[in-house]
Amino acid sequence: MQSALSPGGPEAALLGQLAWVLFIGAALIFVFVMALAAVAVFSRPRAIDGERWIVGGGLVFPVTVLSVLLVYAYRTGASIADVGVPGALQIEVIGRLWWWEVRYRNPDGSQTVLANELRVPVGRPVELFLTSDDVIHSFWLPALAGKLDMIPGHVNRLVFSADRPGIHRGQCAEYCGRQHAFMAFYVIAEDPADFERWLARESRPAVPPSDPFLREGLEAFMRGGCGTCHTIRGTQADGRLGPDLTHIGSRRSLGAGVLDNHVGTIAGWIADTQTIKPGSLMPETRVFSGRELRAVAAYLDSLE
Ligand code: HEC
Ligand SMILES: [Cu+2]
Repeated sequence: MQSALSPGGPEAALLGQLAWVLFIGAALIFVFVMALAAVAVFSRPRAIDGERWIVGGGLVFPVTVLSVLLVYAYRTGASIADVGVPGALQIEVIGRLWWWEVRYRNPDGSQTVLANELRVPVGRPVELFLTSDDVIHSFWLPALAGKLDMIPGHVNRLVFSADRPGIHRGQCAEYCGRQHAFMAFYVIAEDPADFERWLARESRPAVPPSDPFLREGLEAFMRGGCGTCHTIRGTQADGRLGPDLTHIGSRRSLGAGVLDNHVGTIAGWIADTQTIKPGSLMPETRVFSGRELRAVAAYLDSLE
């Protein structure tokens, strides 16, 4: 879901309510003004107290309505901008051209790095540290957290929580260049026990492949220069220009939401990156033989 009108947590519920109040209020005022216009156009001309209408309708009414809305919107904003919550799960999210780097801050000071996907435990507050590595992006997760800018050199904090399991889509909401529209991510809210299991697995390095075909895939990956831009923990690949691929096989999407993730789309992405996501900062690789390409794709797909 990618809608502020189907909130998946308490903070988003407040934002959803704010949206409804604004929408219904604006609709009522619109109907009222149109009714007045109809009366003015269609009824017989008569003398009215013009000054009373101007002061009442042009001054008192808007000032009252806007003041009430200002206080209401401000209080809603203040109640969800409650950063520094004790016990919150802390995650850094860094906007990149055109994908999302995700870093879980672990209690022991280490970080678990992934991309384009966040998992969060139901019922526990999540504190995001949002920043950017290049241009201004905007983190927009309407069904859980609202929207906040990601600014280079500055960290914005955002707190949200999910009150039931579910999968929510988010999207960059600040035009950031050619592939801005394909800069999406998923947030998966799940049971705390499932979440802990997932985080433990995600934090481990990749398992060296024992299957010969997958080993071929790893070798081709290294030979193909993929490791200059990508990290696979547990191998020699330690690049930082592209997403961490240590557990790429467990993610929903490729290329920040452009493709569903499975072995076929991985192969297609490698060979045809610039057709699938033109302008992407990953060059397409055409040096692999068919077998090598299949082996690389199978190897990446096996990294769960
Ligand atoms: C010059 C740096 C660079 C090189 C070399 C490179 N990549 Fe990438 N790769 C990127 C970037 C940047 C992205 C993110 C693109 C986007 O989503 O806009 C990416 C994305 C990916 C993704 C999708 C990851 C995700 O979570 O969505 C896969 C899979 C991938 N690359 C595999 C490879 C393979 C295999 C090779 C070697 C044949 C390779 N890359 C070479 C920079 C690179
Ligand atoms: Cu962006």
